[in-house]
Amino acid sequence: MQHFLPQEPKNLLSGIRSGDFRSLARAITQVENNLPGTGTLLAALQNTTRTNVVGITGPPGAGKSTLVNALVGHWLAAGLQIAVLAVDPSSPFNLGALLGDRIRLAGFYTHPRVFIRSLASRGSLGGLHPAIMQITDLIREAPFDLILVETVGVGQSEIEIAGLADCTVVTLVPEAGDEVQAMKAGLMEIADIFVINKGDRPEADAMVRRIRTMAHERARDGVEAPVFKTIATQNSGIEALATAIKKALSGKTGRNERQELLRTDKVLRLAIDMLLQDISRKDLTDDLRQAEISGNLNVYQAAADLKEKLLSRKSSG
Ligand SMILES: Nc1nc2c(ncn2[C@@H]2O[C@H](COP(=O)(O)OP(=O)(O)O)[C@@H](O)[C@H]2O)c(=O)[nH]1
Ligand SMILES: [Mg+2]
Repeated sequence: MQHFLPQEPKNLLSGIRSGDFRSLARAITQVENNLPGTGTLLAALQNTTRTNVVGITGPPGAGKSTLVNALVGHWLAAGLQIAVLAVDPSSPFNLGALLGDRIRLAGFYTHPRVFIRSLASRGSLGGLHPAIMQITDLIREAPFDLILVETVGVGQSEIEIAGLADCTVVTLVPEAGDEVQAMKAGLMEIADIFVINKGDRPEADAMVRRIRTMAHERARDGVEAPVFKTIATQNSGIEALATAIKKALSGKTGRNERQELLRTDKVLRLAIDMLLQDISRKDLTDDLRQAEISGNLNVYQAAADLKEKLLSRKSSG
């Protein structure tokens, strides 16, 4: 009896591959908390399917969850099997929003073709959970037709979501004028599709025109991101958006250069994480403080010492 031990990766993975949501949920919990066996589990992924990932990003309150809800409804009606990964900032002030997401998506909670999972962002600055890539790869192992990832578009997370998603939908609201200026650099770069949600507001059409102009100015290789107006709460504009997402996905044949570079980064970062896995930040902080007090702190020397320590640990262990 091994009720309390992590399941054999082989069993868990065959469960995931056969579409068993409980196996997938359990595996995600394991990876989310980096429980023992996580490395073995991830190393056993086959990643044979290249299930498309659609990123839905944008400022808090733009209507991303409502939009996801509407899109899921649309694709369910078309017979697809969908996974939704919602990443919410872990701030206690956002607990309401988190609960809101759960309740809003609650209609689908028991639907046999929808898998929904919320992740806390763990306060990582960019707003993404540190293991989001790994968790997405886990979901890719399951037989879904599409994976939707909802993230709050702040700071670094924009770049991360663009690396993760095959199609990035940037969601804005009509009155986000100043915000757009501020986020222009980040959000404009990564958008494959823009959505002006809350199209029931009077300024919506003006905003659509503004973003169209911006998208036109920033066109990449003559391709400019289309701009759609939606009213997510009324299911309005959803079909056109879903069609555009499908088109954007079909236009991406194989990996592009950006995705290859991001994959290289991913392997480097994972290797570094593995190497540093059991280095205590706290101990290092204490050591550095101690060195500072005794007047011989040199961060370059400290880094060189740490490297030596890691190397010797490797060869002796
Ligand atoms: N008027 C209007 N309100 C909307 C629309 N879409 C979403 N909302 C509301 O905006 C609020 C935030 O939506 P939510 O989906 O949680 O935003 P998120 O933080 O981006 O996920 C909720 O109260 C929604 O009901 C829309 O098209 N029109
Ligand atoms: Mg949300």
